Amino acid sequence: MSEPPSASGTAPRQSRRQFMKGAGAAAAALALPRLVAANEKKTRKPNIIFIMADDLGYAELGCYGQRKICTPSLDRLADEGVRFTQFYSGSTVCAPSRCCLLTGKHTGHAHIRDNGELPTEGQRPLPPDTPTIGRMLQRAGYTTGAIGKWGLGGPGSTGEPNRQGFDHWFGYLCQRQAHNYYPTYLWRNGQKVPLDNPTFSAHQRLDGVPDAPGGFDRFRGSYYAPDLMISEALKFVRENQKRPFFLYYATIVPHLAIQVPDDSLADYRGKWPEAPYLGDRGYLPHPTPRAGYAAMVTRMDRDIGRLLTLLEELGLADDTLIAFTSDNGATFDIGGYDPEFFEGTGPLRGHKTNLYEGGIRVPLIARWPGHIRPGTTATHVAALWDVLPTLAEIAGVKPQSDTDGVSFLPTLLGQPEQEQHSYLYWEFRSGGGSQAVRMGRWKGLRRNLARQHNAPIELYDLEADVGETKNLAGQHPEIVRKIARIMKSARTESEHFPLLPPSPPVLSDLPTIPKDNWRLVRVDSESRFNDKLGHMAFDGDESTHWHTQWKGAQPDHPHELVIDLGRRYKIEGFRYLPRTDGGVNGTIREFEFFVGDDPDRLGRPVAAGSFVSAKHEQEILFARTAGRYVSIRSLSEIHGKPFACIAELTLLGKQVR
Ligand SMILES: [Ca+2]
Ligand SMILES: [Ca+2]
Repeated sequence: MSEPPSASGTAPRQSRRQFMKGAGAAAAALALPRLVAANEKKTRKPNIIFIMADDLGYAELGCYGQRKICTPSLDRLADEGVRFTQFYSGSTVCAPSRCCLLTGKHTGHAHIRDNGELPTEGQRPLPPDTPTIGRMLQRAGYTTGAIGKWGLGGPGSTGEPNRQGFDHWFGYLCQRQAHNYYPTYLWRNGQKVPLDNPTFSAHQRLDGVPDAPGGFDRFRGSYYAPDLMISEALKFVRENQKRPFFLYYATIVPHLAIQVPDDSLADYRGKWPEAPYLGDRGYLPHPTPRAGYAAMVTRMDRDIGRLLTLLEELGLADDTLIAFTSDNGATFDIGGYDPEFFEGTGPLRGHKTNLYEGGIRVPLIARWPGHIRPGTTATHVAALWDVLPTLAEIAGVKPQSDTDGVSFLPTLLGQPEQEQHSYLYWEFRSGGGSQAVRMGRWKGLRRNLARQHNAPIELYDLEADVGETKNLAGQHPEIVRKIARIMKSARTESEHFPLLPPSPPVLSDLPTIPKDNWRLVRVDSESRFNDKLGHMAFDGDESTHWHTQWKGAQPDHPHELVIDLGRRYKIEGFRYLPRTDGGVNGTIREFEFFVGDDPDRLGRPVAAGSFVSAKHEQEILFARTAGRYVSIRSLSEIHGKPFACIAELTLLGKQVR
């Protein structure tokens, strides 16, 4: 995919602020005198519709080179507007990207820097009174609506959309629930909207014969969430047509699971050779996953087409800036998605969950008749946190607080006076911890920070090597040093999402209890098919671990492991070592610990608390208690999943004499 040059992308940095000092309309008039003349009479601020897809890759739209999936409405939007070729998401996963959009801050400053799963419904919430795009546009006189997937706070939390600057809200508050397109309820403005869909988990395998009647049909229902969302969006536009409105439309498409109604599937059924997906790599089974995935994207495109048609019907098309992007790059080979078949990241390396270009470079299309010149391409380097200052400028307000963004309004208007970022910055603590910097043509990236706090920086020249294939770090030490300084200075530490795991704590020097005579009394669940059995939680081998069952049925917390120590001990603490392999699933968060003489009646816990996600031992001390039996009970997992695991449990204490 070549990157056509454009005036905006190559413009030198200059005093744009000075240039913009006059009225915004006057500045626009300089660029597009004929087109703007018709609008000068109008004092009304433009409506803004910001559409964000979920996990849609850089090359998954026809106008970005996709050959298999049809997206006529978005291709038309690009024909009638501008298409950015160097636009970046806020993060490589859902929640932080959304936080960057709404607050105008990158992940070195954002409050939410990773998917912070809470054990109940929802993710870690935005704090009260966060200066969001919604609040800002309310102040500018807009009616604001958010429809789709939220991910920045569950029901009753400070993060709820109605508490964060949105007059109207409809959709999934919780990202995990959005894994199922047939939910049993959604939320509208704090009210639960029940939906008569069957209840089923969004992660399961197909039991039995794939083509048995009812096999795949179990994973559908009567109410398809994206259909409800577009209806709600059309209604919102109709109801607010008389005033300036802002609609943040965060569709859940094409995030897995693959689920799509038959009328859309019919467009693709039988088009490509393919095998049924039976659910062995997460999410839900599908009989024709390639056709299913493509159909989901095309149905989303059809919905956006309906929105465009409505704008025309209401005579609002010329008064509305409509933009489309994605919250992160395409996903990888899970849930029936076929990355090699769709080539959803085009020439880019990487995918969702990492900071190579494929994880963060996404489409951005914007149409604003009379302001944005149709059929243009912009190579200006911008990111999701630039949207807030851009919309501030369009709405004629100042952002309420500092942002990391730079308005790209000049690029939209086709003006050459576009201020450039001196750099873009990302950090992501999951997957081993990584940081990335885009600086001019250069991209610096380092990975595995959890294992190596000073991990080496990889350096790529994106102008010559957009696929990040040649690490040039050795040839440009001065650029690498500069990027290393940015990786330090571009960020502040986050309380909830520390980039580096805490150093291993100093452990007490209390004596440890030998494990020679320990015996498993009972465990409520163990993963037999891959040998992660209960006794491995205390076999003295840090490389083996107990894990609860996760194939097929996945029993939920609490999980309990009861051990007979062979004789009585005075116990005053224990150490928990989660699994030491590459994974973290099953790392216990909230626990209770019991000591006693009757394995069936261990009474009240002697200790309770929570662990962090780490690969080292975590020590818990408590008042000395005598007993022959101990039990550890897992109440939740670090990512809110139903699993638990222990690589080694060590007890601190002495034999009772
Ligand atoms: Ca996403
Ligand atoms: Ca072990």
